[in-house]
Amino acid sequence: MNDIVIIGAGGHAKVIKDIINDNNYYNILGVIDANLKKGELWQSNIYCLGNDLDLCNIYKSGIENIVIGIGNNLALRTKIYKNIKKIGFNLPIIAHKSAFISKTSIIDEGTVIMPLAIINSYAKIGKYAIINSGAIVEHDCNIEDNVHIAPGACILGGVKVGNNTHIGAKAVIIQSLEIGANTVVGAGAVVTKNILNNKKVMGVPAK
Ligand code: JB3
Repeated sequence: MNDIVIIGAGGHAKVIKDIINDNNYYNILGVIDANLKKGELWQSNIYCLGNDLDLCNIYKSGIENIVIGIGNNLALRTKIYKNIKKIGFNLPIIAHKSAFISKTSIIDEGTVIMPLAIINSYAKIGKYAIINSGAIVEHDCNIEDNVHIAPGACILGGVKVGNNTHIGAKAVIIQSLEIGANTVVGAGAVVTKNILNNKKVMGVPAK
């Protein structure tokens, strides 16, 4: 079994840990965290390997696979992504076995797909995105890098979502719309019109 390291030790990392263990494909070597001490126990038999400054040595010791396990800070996720790519790590796609992922979809490195998510025909998902528990990404969607589709959100067919955008839990995006980059769609919102970059919208219909 290949080894993998998780960056972060909070709620998102716990879900990723369970997915990896459930899939039984990677062996979790440890976590890298800013607030745990090296050698400190995190969760059952998984220890902290150090902080971000230790990543170079971990890579040099022969560990190639890593997953970003921090979910709610999109800017920090990008900083970490750039750092681990520079070092040379491989970022596999981590997808729970209960997720439906169409064979015609295209998913880029470092993306995590949580239990019961659906990614339908010809959808495209960028780098280190999060398709959270039970979220639906319908056919022909184009979800760019570092987008977080929160639990239960439903993105109908042919929608484009720009880089670093957060789609809140249970939000609905009507088909064929374009949601800009660096935008936040509130939980439960129903988006019926295109949304520009750098916006925050909420409500039904979303404003
Ligand atoms: O709602 C759901 C289903 N998931 C949420 C997820 C998307 O976001 C979840 O409920 C949480 O609210 C949030 O989870 P996340 O991102 O794991 O946040 P938190 O539980 O606060 O844990 C963040 C972890 O990142 C902590 O262990 C911090 O110590 C660690 N951390 C913070 N800054 C860092 C850094 N770790 C490293 N390696 N480097 C940092 O710069």
